Amino acid sequence: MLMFGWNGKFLHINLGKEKAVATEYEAKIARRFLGGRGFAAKILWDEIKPRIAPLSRENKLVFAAGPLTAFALPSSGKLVVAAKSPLTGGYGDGNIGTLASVQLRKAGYDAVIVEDKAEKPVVLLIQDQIVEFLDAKDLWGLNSFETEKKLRTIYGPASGILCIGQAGENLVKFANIVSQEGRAGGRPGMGAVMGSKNLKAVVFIGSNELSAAYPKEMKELGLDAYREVLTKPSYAFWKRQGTMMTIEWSHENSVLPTCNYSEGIFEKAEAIGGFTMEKFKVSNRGCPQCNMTCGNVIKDSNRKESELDYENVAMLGSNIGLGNLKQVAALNRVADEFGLDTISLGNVIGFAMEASEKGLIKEKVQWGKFKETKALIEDIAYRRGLGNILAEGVHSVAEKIGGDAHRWAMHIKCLEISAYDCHAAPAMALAYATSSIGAHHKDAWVISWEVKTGRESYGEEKVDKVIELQRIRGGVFESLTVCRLPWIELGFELEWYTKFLHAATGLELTWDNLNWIADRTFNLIRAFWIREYGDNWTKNMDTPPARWFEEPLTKGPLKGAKLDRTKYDVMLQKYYHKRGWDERGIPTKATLQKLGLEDVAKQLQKYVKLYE
Ligand code: PTT
Ligand code: SF4
Repeated sequence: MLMFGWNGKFLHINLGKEKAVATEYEAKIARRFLGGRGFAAKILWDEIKPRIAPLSRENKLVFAAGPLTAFALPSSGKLVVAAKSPLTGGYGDGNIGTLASVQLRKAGYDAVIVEDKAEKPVVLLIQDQIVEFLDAKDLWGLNSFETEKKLRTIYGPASGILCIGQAGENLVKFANIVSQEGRAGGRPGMGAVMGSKNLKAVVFIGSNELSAAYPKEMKELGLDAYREVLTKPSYAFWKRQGTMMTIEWSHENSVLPTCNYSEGIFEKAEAIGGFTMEKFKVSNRGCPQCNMTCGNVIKDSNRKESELDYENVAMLGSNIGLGNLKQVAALNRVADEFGLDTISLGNVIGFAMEASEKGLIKEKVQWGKFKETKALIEDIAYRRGLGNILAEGVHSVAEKIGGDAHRWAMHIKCLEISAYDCHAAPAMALAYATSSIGAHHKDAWVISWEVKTGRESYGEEKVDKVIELQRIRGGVFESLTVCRLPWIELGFELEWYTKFLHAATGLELTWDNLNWIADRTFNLIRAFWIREYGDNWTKNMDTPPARWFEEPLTKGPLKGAKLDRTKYDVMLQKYYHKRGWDERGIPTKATLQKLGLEDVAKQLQKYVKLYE
């Protein structure tokens, strides 16, 4: 099959049998799902049996790229990692900027699907059509930085390496996958899935050129686009601070999660903010193919390098009451080494601090204590003592404590909420609540728009904005698969992406066409969740924790603010209506049929009573 833009091949790898089979997939799969998240959702829906245990042999781990990944285009070095999540029990994925994305595509594939479990720890080497299963006994037990360094000395600086640290090996439910000493992804436990398969690392090496439908147009567009990025007025400041500029902004607007999301301002915000970071900064790092590299590297309190982003610093800073940036950086560094998602980590530690303060756990875990927190992180990675309990994620810890603890366990669908407090942000609360993987900001980062346009409203315009962003960000960018930050942060125009797609694939797709594809993937992922949860699925799955409704902010300009439950429920029902879902939040048969997902509707009928 001749395809342009896409390679047209998936590689299935069975670790137990040590077998690899490359298959051509139908062109209509590419046209219907584009790539990345779209491919991952389709593969996981089709290939894993419903209701399997996520850490069993039966789960599959997908590495998926899109039709723009790895072309010489701005910020095109991203990769989606996906599986059924051990943290949430639903669809889980994450996005990593890594050379592995480039090498996977150059090796001739669009997705690699890893199944079953290796008998002993292995490194998977994928070099074009050759696949090797290498003994990883010398790497098992090493952290992610040490692992990658060893592999890189063998396979060279251009190889694409993904690996897990000790957290993934020990099946911590929010272990993620690490690359290039500071790129990490797969929040809902993709690292644990990798560990459950005895897979320590994957090395990708490719030697093929990608084939574009219009190579000359592609080359010229790429050059123009890279130049265009440099002309954007916010480029210079972005290079200085990247996502770190958001700390001060969040504090000023009372959305900076502080002490387990009890407040939205932090008295030491400046000390952990972008301008403080600039004073310590030693270099910029970034993903491949990018000319707006945003990874800010500083030397931490142990004089080790640590790459900072907003979420890392808010969750391991203000949310646990720590106001010293070098110490925050040290916690971030160990999280990267162990391969622990910093968002879930800061969330679950903040929860433990509050539980300790309230006398609900016997261990003394205090706000803002650096050394003790560092030791606790180590205990989580090695599953020791309290760490072993926290390693299960905040929902599970709250269940164990019982009583009222769930009211301030800050998760939605068992995924710890990322770094925006929503006491006074109903649209952002809705975005978290309806995100494809649980409470993550990836799909609809609506907060900056909401702060500009008004916090109080629960109106239709907010529902529309959340859906619009879910389509563009969670749908199109995750499937193309390229970084969304040129568009969000610099205002690099969306029209570029339809031109890129045309040059790569030859297809004339409009943004309406792309949004339609995004809706198909979004609904398929929703169906995946429903198939898993069946009749246990209710609108409560799409509702934020009680704290935001019941415990108002006590400090700052928005003192007294909290969400209104009745208005939230009305907004949620409006959202369901616009999505074509029933009052429980389940896509109706008619909606799935419109999207060409008739088979999905048929399956849901088996798992949900009174399905229409
Ligand atoms: C993402 C989530 C984020 S979102 C951050 S910081 W951010 C945290 N980063 C972690 C980290 O670092 N180390 C660690 N051990 N855990 C971490 N967990 C957190 O993971 C990241 C950038 C950023 S920085 C963002 S917003 C954008 N995300 C994109 C996305 O999701 N899709 C896309 N098409 N483009 C994106 N561009 C930006 O990429 P998850 P990265 Mg990440 C160290 O992983 O699971 O998706 O959760 O990938 O390569 O590090 O780039 O203020
Ligand atoms: Fe990676 Fe940042 Fe560049 Fe996006 S802007 S590709 S996150 S370095």
